Amino acid sequence: VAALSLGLAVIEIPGGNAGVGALVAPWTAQAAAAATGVEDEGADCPVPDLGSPTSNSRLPDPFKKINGQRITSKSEWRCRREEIKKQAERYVYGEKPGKPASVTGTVSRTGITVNVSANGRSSSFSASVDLPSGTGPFPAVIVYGGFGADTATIKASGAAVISYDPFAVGKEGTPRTNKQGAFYSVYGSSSSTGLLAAWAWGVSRIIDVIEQSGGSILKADATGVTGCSRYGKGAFVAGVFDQRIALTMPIESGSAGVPILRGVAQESGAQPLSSAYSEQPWLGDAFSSFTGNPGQLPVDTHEMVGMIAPRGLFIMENPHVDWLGAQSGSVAALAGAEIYKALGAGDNISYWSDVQDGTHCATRSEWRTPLQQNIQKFLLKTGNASAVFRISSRKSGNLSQWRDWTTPVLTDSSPSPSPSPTRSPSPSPSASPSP
Ligand code: MCU
Repeated sequence: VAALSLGLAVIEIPGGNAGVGALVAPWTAQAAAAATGVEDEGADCPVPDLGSPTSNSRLPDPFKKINGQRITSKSEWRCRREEIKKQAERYVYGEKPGKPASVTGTVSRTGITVNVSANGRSSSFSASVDLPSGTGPFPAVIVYGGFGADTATIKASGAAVISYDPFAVGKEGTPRTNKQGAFYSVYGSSSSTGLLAAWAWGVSRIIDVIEQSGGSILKADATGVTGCSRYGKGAFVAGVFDQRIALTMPIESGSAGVPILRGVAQESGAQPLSSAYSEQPWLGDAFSSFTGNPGQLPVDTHEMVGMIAPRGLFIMENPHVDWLGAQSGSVAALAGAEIYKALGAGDNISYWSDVQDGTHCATRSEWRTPLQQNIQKFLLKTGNASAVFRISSRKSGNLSQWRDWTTPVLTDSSPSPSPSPTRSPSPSPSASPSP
């Protein structure tokens, strides 16, 4: 059984498969965190100059601000998260622009249309809708691409399936200098933003349209996102960059997805960063400086996991295919779970790589129940199942090798300004400057 250093007791699931870590996350139970209703809650935070990257072979301390101080309260996470967001955009994915000046569209029982215009340019795309039985309005899961996600279980759980073709928003197979799709029609074919951020922008625009639709068919505050493989990378990045997404479920995402970038660079058989960078323009153009030295990155994907906190996150991985870097995926989940725990939301992140079938993007019976439980908890808001961590011993990473920071105990509110000195009889009160 994999020994997880979660700093807390772990409970073994009786009857777990021999040789496979079978653990449930035991940390603080708490009500499912609602999505915020805002794409980027910290948009108003002042973010200092990002400076120039310095080398760190271990995972950067997610709690350490750019100014070098560690946060001490939960309320400080909002602006610390914004720093990570800016770093993630600058160094890894490229910039994801916010809501354009105009977003219009329609939601029907069978489809969603999206029209955007900004900078004097406009573009459109659409997605199909498949409602579950019953009367709405329904929560929905945006499913990237046409394979790997268990849409039957999603619908049976009571959520609609929105089938999203990310290539309509950012096409694969183009050179970085001539990117195509609805995103690049507006922001330019030479935009340095990679496909994953462009696809995430498309998801955000779908949510804008759902919000504006009046909520009679789909609920705007109960959106999930999922996809497998390259679409797992996409689903992850969508959840990272839009705080309205209540449940993020990346499947077998591999390099440029959930796995720590520092890890896939060393993990035997995992897709090298140079390969993930060049296979398709998934990552931002600026990532080219880091494919050979991820230790120079000021961020890593455990902090992208933290950007999803405290919202629902269910990471699914396949330990049978070396290319998928599942060991580095487990480290991203374990390190990211430290952020969830610090925020008091440890029960909102699940991870599962303990699966039998090695087929990439197979529909797996092992994930049916946790998928349904996550939908019930974060989208329908009818369930409160505990989070689950089942790390296959085939690909089980060791967090302690990857970090040199500890997880802080964060207070609930900002540190109050230094207490005002109690008035003492003073010979010349007027001499004290008022604060
Ligand atoms: C895991 O996702 C990718 C992988 O990064 C690629 O190297 C491979 O070509 O395709 C995978 C995928 O999307 O499979 C469907």
